[in-house]
Amino acid sequence: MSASLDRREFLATGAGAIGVAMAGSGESSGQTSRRPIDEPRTARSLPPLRPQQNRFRDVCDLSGLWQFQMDPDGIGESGAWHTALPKARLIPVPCSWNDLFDDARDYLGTAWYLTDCYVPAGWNGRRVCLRVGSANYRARVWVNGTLAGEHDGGHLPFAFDVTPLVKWDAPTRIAIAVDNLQKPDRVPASPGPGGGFLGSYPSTTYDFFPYAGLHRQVVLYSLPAVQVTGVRVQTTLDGDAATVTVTATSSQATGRGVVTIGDGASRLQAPLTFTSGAATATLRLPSGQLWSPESPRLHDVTVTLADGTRDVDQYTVRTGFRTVAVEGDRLLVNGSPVSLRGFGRHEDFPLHGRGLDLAALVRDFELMRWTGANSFRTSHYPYSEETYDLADRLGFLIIDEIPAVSLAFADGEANIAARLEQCKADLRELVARDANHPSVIAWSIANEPMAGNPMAPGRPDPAVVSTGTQFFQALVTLAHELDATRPVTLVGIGGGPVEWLAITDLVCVNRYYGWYSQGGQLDAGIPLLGKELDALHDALKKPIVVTEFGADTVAGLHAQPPEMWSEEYQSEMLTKYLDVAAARPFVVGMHVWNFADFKTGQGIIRASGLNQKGVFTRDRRPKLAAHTLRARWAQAAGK
Ligand code: GCB
Repeated sequence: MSASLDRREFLATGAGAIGVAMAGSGESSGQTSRRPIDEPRTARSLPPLRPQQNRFRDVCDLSGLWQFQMDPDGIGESGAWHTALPKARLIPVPCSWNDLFDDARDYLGTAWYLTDCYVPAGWNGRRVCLRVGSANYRARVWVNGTLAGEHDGGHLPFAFDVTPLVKWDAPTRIAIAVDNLQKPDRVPASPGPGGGFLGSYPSTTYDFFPYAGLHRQVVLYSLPAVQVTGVRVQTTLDGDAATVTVTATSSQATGRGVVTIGDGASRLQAPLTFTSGAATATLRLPSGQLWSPESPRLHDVTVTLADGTRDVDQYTVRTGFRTVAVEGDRLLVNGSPVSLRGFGRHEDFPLHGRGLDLAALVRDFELMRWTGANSFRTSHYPYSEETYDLADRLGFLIIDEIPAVSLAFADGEANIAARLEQCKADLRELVARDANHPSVIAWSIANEPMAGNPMAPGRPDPAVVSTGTQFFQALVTLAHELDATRPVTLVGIGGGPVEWLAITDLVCVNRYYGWYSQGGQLDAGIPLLGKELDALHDALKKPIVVTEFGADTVAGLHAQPPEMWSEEYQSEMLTKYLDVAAARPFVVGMHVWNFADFKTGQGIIRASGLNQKGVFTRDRRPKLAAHTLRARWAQAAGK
């Protein structure tokens, strides 16, 4: 597809001057990291249900100031830093470490977190678990000096049963070693010998800052002896009528329970009979109860376990009932075609970095609504659980992505196999965490995987394409097994193999005609976009979402006629892309890159260490393009 060589053409213009992002054979280059905590990969179990408070369960949030110490020489474990840190500073949890301390900004390695807390006395006799919402990238967790467990992968929660490890008559000491070293068997992988994303520092295979730390809450929570261990809610439509199937799992093989939807007079209820630890109930929903972007109705689905005479546990999922499907050229929600208007985003804000910032999150939703957007992609990793809660409530549609950004296939079978295992683990954990969110309408298994060096002329090596096809087929198959109710997608780079797009249900592509190629010449670039989309549609016969398009824009820079980097150029480019899409009914979504400017490594194409393709600045002030989108999308949003 010659029309799609935008990124390659751009890279070719800088041949020799810039490195290329390739998952690498070697160690990270030019970074301040040293020895990671390097233990063998351990088997992981599925994440348990998100903790909640009710009459059987309790949660104790450990957010606050923790002790913190970086460990560039890898001496923490032999020095028993899990019992005491020799030279600790205080750090907030949740937060990235990078923007807080000058010597921590570019640090890629192990850092130790330590806190003391009393486990609530009333929990004595119950199961006590420790949950980490997100530790980027690898975490090892000690409780009162004993290793409780470890986890790989930066953006998904994990938990350990720590009942035997906690103290009841003294504070319990929790230590977490977080290691953000870049390695070839991690996802995303370390850069190869050629360097990282366009030569940026710190060197990464991707175009965003390698923020690290405990990015979401760490909590202790209590569970009753017999518990609900999983709840999955699925909806099917039969004309106007909806059927809701609730599958619950229990820690006990047999037993009884009940599932209720809603409360008061309109409450629906069905019995649950557990065999082999699982039970299913089917409930008919009265009309008018479905969730949709226009009418995001939420319901509480509560599973209660009983031991014959009394209730022993309860778990409530707040969810919405809707269907999603790809049919022919259309993306359907509740059987009606939807058109995605929105953004690729990042979890990124000054000082907090990638750390949970609920104020920024609420504001981002407010601003997305202001533009008339109805959707976004969690580029390029799973976001905080609160993001999905807000999306459910406000009627946003989400393409939910695992952290498989810039995968490559040139560094040997062992690394590729290790990355596939990590992607599978991420996918399992993502689906387990997010499957009950009505806002999630698709699983994305990768962003811009590469079939070779984008600077090399000619088509990618067929053997590499075939390795990638097998890799992604394995992920598509797994995603379908884990969740048969949502389409699976992969987000393709310009010039990437069509074979990889062909194995997905929904075609997603990132395109930058008029920026990385045909820069300054929108009239030359835009027709190529239309031509390529038509060719892709002819070849694949599937709906297409353009998941990225945009131009770096310096807020306050103006030019007439529009010039690259000016607000006018960005505004005109977005308008023209939206026009191309509007003329093609098979284009079912347009996601502008990016919602807001975001931090990157330092490099020659990222002035002030920012990707400036945001339609809002990093502190969320609108550029001209934000007003342009609002004018364009407000009508569709019914404003
Ligand atoms: C892309 C990547 C995204 C980059 C963007 C850009 O295709 O998916 O991570 O930030 O291009 O601005 O170059």
